[in-house]
Amino acid sequence: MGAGGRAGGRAPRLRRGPAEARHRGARGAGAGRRGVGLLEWAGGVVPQGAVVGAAKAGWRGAWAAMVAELAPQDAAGGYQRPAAGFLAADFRPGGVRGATGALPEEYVLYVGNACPWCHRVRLAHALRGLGARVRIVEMADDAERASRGGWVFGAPGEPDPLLGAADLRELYDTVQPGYVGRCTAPLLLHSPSRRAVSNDSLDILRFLNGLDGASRPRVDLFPAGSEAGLEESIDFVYNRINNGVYRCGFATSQGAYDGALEELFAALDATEERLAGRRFLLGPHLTAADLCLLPTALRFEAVYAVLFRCCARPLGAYPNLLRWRRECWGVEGVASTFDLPAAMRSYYGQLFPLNPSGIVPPRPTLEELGLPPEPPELSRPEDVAALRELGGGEAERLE
Ligand SMILES: N[C@@H](CCC(=O)N[C@@H](CS)C(=O)NCC(=O)O)C(=O)O
Repeated sequence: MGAGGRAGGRAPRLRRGPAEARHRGARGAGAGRRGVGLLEWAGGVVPQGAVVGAAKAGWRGAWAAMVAELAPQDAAGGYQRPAAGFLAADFRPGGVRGATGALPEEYVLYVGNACPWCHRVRLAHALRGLGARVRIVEMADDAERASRGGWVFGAPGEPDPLLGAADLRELYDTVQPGYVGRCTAPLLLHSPSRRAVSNDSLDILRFLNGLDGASRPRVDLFPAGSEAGLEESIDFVYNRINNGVYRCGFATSQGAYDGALEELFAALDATEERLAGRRFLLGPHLTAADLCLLPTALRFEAVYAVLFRCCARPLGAYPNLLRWRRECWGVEGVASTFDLPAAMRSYYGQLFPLNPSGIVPPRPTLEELGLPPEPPELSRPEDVAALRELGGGEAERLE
């Protein structure tokens, strides 16, 4: 007779340890939730297979509909990332038509900690030392409070500090009237004109790199002479790795997941090989390509390997990648751009179709990943990023 059997006769009394007592307490006296006993009572009328099959089909249908809302799908159950965002035509790295000089906090950058696309622009902001010119507004992701999309401002009732919007959608409606796409973060605004500059992380990255007034010496994340290699590397990282993890996580069929997983790990293999003889992706200097890869690498074990099932191999199988990640983490300003426990709460708590219980695992911690929150030895951004001499027209404003 297995546990829980009701054989006749008196069972011998045993002394119970605390763990067992707790376990019995949780289920004792009918206090726990045990379901409605559907299989027991329906089993007499309908075959169990039919009950289980109907329950699975109903749940799967609701689940697939929810995932498709969150993450558009192709016919084969593969994730299709919506098209890229916008860039205002008259904004260019270095300035804006009609602007009359550098204002304090002339730009506002809206970001959320969990979002890897936001993270890359935050990194550029930190490394270039743009605090005096670009204000960062941190948003929270909470699809129940947001009127569309997931981003809201601060605590309930605390609006956007620039325009008083209640959530990101309201901000989009104000600064980009007629906009019909998804209200995504990051978003960069030009505060004097109350206009949107861009909602595309790569455009914003370029914009920040060209923005005058950085407190760092000219740390150049897009150094001249490496344009072709940089574009190729950023594209590769975006399609195969940044988006690759999402293609695994948001796949709704085995075939789509298998294909996405294989492509992701082939890309990690290639990156591992590339980093074998190099300090950073493009050579001795840290560039925008590294800033694009880092957000995904920092979330990998804690989020993507588990929640998105990116688990063909552990990241420990990639020693060069881990060495590169530690090196990037040790650049002054990088560690302060990311809160791993908060990102975990956000992914596990907000991606409801992937984790309906909302349960958040406690590990790994940054320390366990070899990334102390306050790295003991820091490299200066100007020592690891390519430096650029101030050239004639490059910092000029558009007229
Ligand atoms: N192409 C955009 C993608 C940004 C993006 O997908 N952001 C997500 C957060 S990780 C978002 O805001 N999603 C809200 C939504 O789709 O409603 C970029 O690179 O900036």
